Amino acid sequence: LKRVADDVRTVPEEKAPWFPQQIKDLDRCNMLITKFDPDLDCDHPGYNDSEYRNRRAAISELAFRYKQGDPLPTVEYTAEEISTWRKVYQQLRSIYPSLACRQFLDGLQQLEKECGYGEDRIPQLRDVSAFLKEKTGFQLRPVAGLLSARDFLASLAFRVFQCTQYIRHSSSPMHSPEPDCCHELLGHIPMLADKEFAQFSQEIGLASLGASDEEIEKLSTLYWFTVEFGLCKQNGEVKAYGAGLLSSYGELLYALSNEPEYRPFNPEETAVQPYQDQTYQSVYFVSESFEDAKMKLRKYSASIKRPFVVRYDPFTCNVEVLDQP
Ligand code: NLE
Ligand code: FE2
Repeated sequence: LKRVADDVRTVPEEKAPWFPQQIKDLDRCNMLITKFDPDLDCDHPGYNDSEYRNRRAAISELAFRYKQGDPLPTVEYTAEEISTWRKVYQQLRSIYPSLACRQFLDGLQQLEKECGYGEDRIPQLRDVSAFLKEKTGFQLRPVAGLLSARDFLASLAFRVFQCTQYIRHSSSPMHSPEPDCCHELLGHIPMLADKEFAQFSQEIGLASLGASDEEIEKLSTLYWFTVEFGLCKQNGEVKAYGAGLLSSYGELLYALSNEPEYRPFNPEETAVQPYQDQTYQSVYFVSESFEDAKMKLRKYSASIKRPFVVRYDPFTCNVEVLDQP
């Protein structure tokens, strides 16, 4: 015979994984995924270029040393790095007007006017962070490479966007499988200058806090097919809003040609769609509008079950954890 107390003890405790509750806790959200590391991945275009690898290591060091609240490190880019940036900027800039969504074009125009964006210099995270802070309250934090989905999403809950600061290898300016400063500065930053997009990004972050591994996997797949590779209809035409497309000349053209498969965006289906991150996507999800993608993703995020609710306090920048009513 078992006593009631034993039964009670065998009930599995509902325990959520640790998550940051103060912006300072982001110093602990630094789990890197090393699969694209130029020191380890023999397919990386910089694998046989020791100068490139040393440069990457030096810039990574700035991110490893960074603590929340420190001034953002600045990098003095070399002539070769600036020339890579120039190629990327010129090529992409010429096709944005016809292929990028309106919100992106608005953001980029403001960055060109107010934040020194242009082909002649690589913008510094410090300046861009100050710009965003005024527009939408987002701020940047340097990161050494690809972060785990859990840590990356958690930072969004605090309106912190983790940015790499190195640049892609000069031999492949038109596409990179890993994030680099072209991807962050051209793909993500213009969208983060949009108030609604910023709000929506923070909501994904809040939904991820303390979520199960399975939910994180789904949420990061949704993030992949929307924030990174999303397409939307605008005035009857398909446009790009995903950062992975807007930072890759090669893939932006490909995604908006008639080669790839298009499917309507629907979070339940999209969340379980397998994907790869080595080369161009074979399927893209198209939303009826940019607003529609936002609303659907927001609804999905809100449906994630957790034994508690989280609330962001904008005065203290803390996340409050409350018992589920
Ligand atoms: N494919 C993108 C680019 O070339 O900029 C980077 C994607 C990072 C997820
Ligand atoms: Fe990205």
